[in-house]
Amino acid sequence: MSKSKHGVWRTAGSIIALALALPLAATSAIAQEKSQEQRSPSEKSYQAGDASPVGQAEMYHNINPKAPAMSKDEFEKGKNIYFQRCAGCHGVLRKGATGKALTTDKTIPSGTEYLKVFIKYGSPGGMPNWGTSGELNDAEVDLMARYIQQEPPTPPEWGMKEMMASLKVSVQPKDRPTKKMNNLDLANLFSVTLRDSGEIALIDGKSKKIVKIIKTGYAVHISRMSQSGRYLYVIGRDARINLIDLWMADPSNVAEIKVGLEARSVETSKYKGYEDKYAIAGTYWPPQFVIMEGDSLKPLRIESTRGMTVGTQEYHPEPRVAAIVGSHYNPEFIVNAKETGKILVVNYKDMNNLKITTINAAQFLHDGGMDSSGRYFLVAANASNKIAVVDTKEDKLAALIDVGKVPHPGRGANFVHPKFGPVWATSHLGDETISMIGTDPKKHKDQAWRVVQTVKGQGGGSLFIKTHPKSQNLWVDTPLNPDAKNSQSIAVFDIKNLEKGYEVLPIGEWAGIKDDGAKRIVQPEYNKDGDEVWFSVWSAKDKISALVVVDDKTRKLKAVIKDPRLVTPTGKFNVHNTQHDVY
Ligand code: DHE
Repeated sequence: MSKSKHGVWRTAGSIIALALALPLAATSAIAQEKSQEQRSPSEKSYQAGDASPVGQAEMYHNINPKAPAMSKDEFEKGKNIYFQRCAGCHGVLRKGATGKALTTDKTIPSGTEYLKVFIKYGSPGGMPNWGTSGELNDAEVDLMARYIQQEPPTPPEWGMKEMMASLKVSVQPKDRPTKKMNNLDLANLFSVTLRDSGEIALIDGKSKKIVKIIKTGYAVHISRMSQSGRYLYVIGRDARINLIDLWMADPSNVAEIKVGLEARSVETSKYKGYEDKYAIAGTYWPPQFVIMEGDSLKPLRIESTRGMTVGTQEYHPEPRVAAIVGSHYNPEFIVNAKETGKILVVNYKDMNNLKITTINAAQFLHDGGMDSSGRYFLVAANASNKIAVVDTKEDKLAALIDVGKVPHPGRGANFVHPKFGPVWATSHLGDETISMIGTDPKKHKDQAWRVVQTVKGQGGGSLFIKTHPKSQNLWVDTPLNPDAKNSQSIAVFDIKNLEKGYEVLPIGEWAGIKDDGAKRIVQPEYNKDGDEVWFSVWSAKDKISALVVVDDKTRKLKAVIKDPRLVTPTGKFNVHNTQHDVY
């Protein structure tokens, strides 16, 4: 399996074939791992993630006398490779996440030769074949086998002092406009992630023209809106948050902060009376979240997520913060701690006496969204193959539901099923199914919190599913499917006739790009009126990418947005839909 999303995807079959040729030591190790469910190559690569920005930090390193010898230079090289290739699955401190724990109590007894075989050939349990795939040469495999027997270096903490030192308020709240100063149709503006250039593009929904490109954090990830629709928050993987004021004559950055060394999520307070008041960001490292002033990003309160896991109740030193949503029912944020499997409901009414309700869900919480009423939050515990449902009115777990293999909903899709009433749907990274879950415990009690229907899409490797209250279409992407035919197209179902199967639209072809880029079709997003769907045609940094707009009613091509400035577009966030949780 390749680390790069744009590289060649190896088949599970090739890993199994290699395993058959392994020496004895490795095959017994593989036998131990066989009990783990096999993951698809695309899924493994996706979860391995990107080069972690944590690797750039100065770290504290403890020497273990039992570990094999390593020079300082070798250690530095091993550290870089580890943070580029391994940390996403095995964790910064190697305590294990979706990959196994690689702490020295395990690696030193295994020994260098054993570890080398594992690193070189991989395993059916999910370990990529780094050596035989050509990603690491024999010398690097040897280096990594010795590196993981050293004590893991610890990246620094990032507390109030570091956050305050990074805070830049370039336009003070008092110096900002008191009303909208531009002619933009803000409700139909899109913030588009330009992942590898560390920028976002603001694009006008009607004219499809780029209004502005704004510099943001490294490997920029998502955008979220303040409740009023004025402020746009953008977070990069380097944990840098940019606050953009859309009311300015020329919408620009007004504040910026670095809330840690690595992050994925940002959100704002949505509850009545607290509109635009607070922002919150969760970090992968250090494992914590921070509540900030909404208009200045001044950090107010930092809370750690370190603690015990659900189930076996073991201490985990780095539970990364995944999705965060702002409750509409209470002055609360719903914070998902990935490795502990705990959902923290953080009441921000009294910042000095912060009340946090801990809901036990399941491990590896990742992404999710609200049901159509805005009362229930549904989140994927991805490697547990479950969806957890939180009642944000009562602050209780409403259900834990088994779905397909590795659910990955984005924020999911809400629609009224012709037979079962209101449902929320997720697609999956690990299989081709789409699970629909009943979400109306009042009028459809028998269907509530059950998978009421499962249909099959184009294949595994799906990341996002989308519809709109005004639409009868359900769109399912498959950007990580190993077959280009699937990754370069989209499947669309008719909500009134889901059994009929799906139509495939060749979005990649419609983009009219002539080069050999990957052209992965990723993340459908609606315009404000719900009559257009936007798709990213995502290729590597040095290839041409585009956005393709489809007419929702006719399912015909409406526009192609191509511009040399559109470098690796991925997520798209329509202001109105993001502001009001419409999906
Ligand atoms: Fe994401 C949402 C984490 C890779 C595009 N991604 C999320 C969320 C998390 C997350 C926790 C939910 C945030 C929230 O709602 O508060 N993403 C991760 C990873 O850890 C992972 C697997 C690996 C990594 O190293 O980052 C990862 N993500 C990707 C990509 O490769 C994607 C496809 C392209 C890109 O731009 O990086 C990608 N992630 C997205 C998008 C969303 C997202 C577009 C928001 C979807 C939405 O509709 O709200």
